[in-house]
Amino acid sequence: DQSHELKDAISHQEANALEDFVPDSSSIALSIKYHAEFTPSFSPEKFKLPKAYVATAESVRDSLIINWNTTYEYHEKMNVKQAYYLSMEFLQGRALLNAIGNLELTGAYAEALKKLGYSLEDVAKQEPDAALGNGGLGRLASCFLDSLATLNYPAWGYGLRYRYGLFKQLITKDGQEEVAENWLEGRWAIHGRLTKTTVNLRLWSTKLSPRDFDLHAFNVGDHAKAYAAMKSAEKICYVLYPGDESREGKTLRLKQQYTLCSASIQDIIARFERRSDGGEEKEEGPVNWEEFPEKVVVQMNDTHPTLCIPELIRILVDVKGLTWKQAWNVTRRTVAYTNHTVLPEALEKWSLDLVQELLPRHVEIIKQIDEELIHIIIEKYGAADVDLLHEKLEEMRILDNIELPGSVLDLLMNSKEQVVSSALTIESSEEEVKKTNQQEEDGEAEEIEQGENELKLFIPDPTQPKLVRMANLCVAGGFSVNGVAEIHSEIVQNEVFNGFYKLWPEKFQNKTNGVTPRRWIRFCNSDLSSIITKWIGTEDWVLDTEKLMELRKFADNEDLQWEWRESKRRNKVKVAAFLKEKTGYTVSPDAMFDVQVKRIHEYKRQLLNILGIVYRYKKMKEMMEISSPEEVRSKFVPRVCIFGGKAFATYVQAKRIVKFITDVGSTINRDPDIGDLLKVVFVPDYNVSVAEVLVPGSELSQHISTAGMEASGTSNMKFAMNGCILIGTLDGANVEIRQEVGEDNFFLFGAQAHEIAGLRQERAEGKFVPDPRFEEAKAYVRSGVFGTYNYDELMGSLEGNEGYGRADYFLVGKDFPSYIECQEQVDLAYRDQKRWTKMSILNTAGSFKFSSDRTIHQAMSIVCSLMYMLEIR
Ligand code: B1N
Repeated sequence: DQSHELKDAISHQEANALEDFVPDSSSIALSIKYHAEFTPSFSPEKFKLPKAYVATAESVRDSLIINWNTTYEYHEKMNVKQAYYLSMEFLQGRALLNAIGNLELTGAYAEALKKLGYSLEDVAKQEPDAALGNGGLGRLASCFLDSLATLNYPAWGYGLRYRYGLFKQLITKDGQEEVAENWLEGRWAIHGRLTKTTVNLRLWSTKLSPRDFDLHAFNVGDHAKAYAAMKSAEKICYVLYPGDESREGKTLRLKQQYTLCSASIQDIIARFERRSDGGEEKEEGPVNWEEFPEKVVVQMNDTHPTLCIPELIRILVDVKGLTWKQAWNVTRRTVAYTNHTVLPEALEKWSLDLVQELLPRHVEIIKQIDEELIHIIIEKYGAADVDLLHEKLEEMRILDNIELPGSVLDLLMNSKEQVVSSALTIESSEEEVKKTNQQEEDGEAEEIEQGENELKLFIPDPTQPKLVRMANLCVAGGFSVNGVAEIHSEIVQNEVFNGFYKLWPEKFQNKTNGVTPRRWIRFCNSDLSSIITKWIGTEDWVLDTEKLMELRKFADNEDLQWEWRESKRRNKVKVAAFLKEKTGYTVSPDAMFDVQVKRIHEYKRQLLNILGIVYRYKKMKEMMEISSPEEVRSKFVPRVCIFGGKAFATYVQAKRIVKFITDVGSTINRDPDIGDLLKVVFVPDYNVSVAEVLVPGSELSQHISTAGMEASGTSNMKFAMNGCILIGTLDGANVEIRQEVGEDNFFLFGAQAHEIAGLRQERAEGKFVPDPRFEEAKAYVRSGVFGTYNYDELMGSLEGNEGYGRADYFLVGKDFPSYIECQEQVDLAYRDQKRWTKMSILNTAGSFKFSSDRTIHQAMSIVCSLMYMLEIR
């Protein structure tokens, strides 16, 4: 019973809480002053804010290092099974408040800084976000590190240390502009809460080895040549690829992926070897590679680190001298794969030619894995039904559009002959009487010719590229494949990887995502946290979110309701100030704060939201012509509609959506008739730190993707935890959130995943009749109310019957009527503040399941049955 195990873990942790060394505010102040004086990164200027931050961070690091080293030594001594999370992205955000929070030193640091003339809040704001990720996938990796540390699991994260993380987004009159941002250097360890366990995030960067530096060229004055080699090595880790669910088939990206995989696997192997024959008590002798999967598990965050499969095999075979079979067995028991998307354009496929050019040895290995897979497929489906076999190979092979290996062709030819001769035997016995010998001979000739034709089915198409399908390699090479929410895992099993699921059902599983309640409630919303703690009677919910359920019994309590509303209002005031600072717009904290923040993507349907706003605005204007302001106010709840999110720089349609939202905003926000009734604000440069301000101050949050397309979503969890009510489709984790918070406390609308294919078909057949309200909204946009920018392309994408990118592939038109009707229900609920507050409380209470502690515990209790509590005496 996993919840029991989790509780056990927590009580162990309590027993194990930091007790030997707890610095007080005076010793902290001394340490900060010491670092302000002696940390060499500053000139001896006055003790100003940026320096106060660096000195504070250095002092925190001192506290981390002690536990960090202890953790490492302890794991080394125990020779534990170690989990490695390989990810091209870690979206860490700021570290300072999180680190001192987990060390339970927030109060002491605040006091120490006060003594030195600073507020902790101002100091913390000096830290730039470490945005080494694009969105949910990278942020999930960071939440997992927090949970791994807190739950005392022996784990490391491996990633790349990009000099430039995700671009900074400027919003100009033309929409989004991207600029590079250099985040401060610094290594961080991630400390668990109330434990000594400190996990390591090792970020690789590349540089020229000194022995390769061309000193000769430099000495003879050819500086450019000498530097070129340095640059070419260093540039691999200069920038994070800013794509989110869009494919980047670039050589540099492949080099980045290989850098991550090769460096990490070499490091992991070296540690394994040292631990298996290093320690004094352990026997000396050859390394037992069979034991590798008992000491190491590598979790691949999507397919981006797929190359660790052939890289591990390469090192085991070419360097360590294992046979292919041994190496393949070790690898298959070591690596595991998490799938994060089913969008076809996001499933990584590398050009075989490109991989061949960069990594020829890996191509040999991949071909061998492909060959083994083909034999397994033939074994499963037989060679008799050529069409079926062809279909399965097309679907499941790792190599796409590449001839079958010789061994397979031989096998197929042989079995073909067998099939042919057995068919002839049956035929001849049944129809002996009717047929002459001559006829039989004719029949045989025909059959064999047909057999050859059938083999021709396997001939590649020279007009199409030869590809390596990374997801197929992951499924074949991993012991586990998981989706990130129940509905998504169903789609993974029953649609995207159904062939593999039929082959290896035992590999497939679900691990619903989660987020850390430390960063996403306790630290970003200390106001609400105090209220929760007061009513539950303990702060244990920070480690055991199931305790949040206890709030349910107070959902109707008027005192709690009052405190809850006041707290939300204080957070809204902060959001209003933030919006003023970032956009210049003034918004009223009395209006409902309605928020959609996430990457801009057509499938996430920011267009549906903004068209809903357009429709609402039009209706307000019409009513104002004929009714009094009071009547208008009684029909529409005042709203502040907040958007935020980055668009991939070359994703034209996404950038148009940003431009459109800001245009709608500038018209509506300046309309004197509208005033506080409606505001539309696009927050520039949405990132982790912006989310930490917005999430606590939101009331309604939108998760409105076309059903079946959002694998999970994780901001939905953060909003629910902070007492926001969700409006959403039955997609990703929304499904489970609605289950936990209760159907009455979730605004549901829209088509369901199983209906989508049929609806697109209907559309293609020209049978879809759009709702007049949808037509009205689009026509209003086209009429030019929101400026002179040409919105034909954008509106046109929602029309027509054919083609991806047009014909409303994401079904905005289909869901529009149910969306705006649902929004009317939202208004209705908000007018009844008691009802709304109850819904809000029940959202926090019902969000207990969405802690990343639960996800990590479910995952780790399978691979790593023991938790290692640190008892350091
Ligand atoms: O991963 C998140 C999910 O909650 C989201 O639903 C999902 O959209 C997101 C290529 C991706 N899927 N795929 C990516 C990121 C970067 C890249 O280069 C794809 N991100 C997701 C966590 O499970």
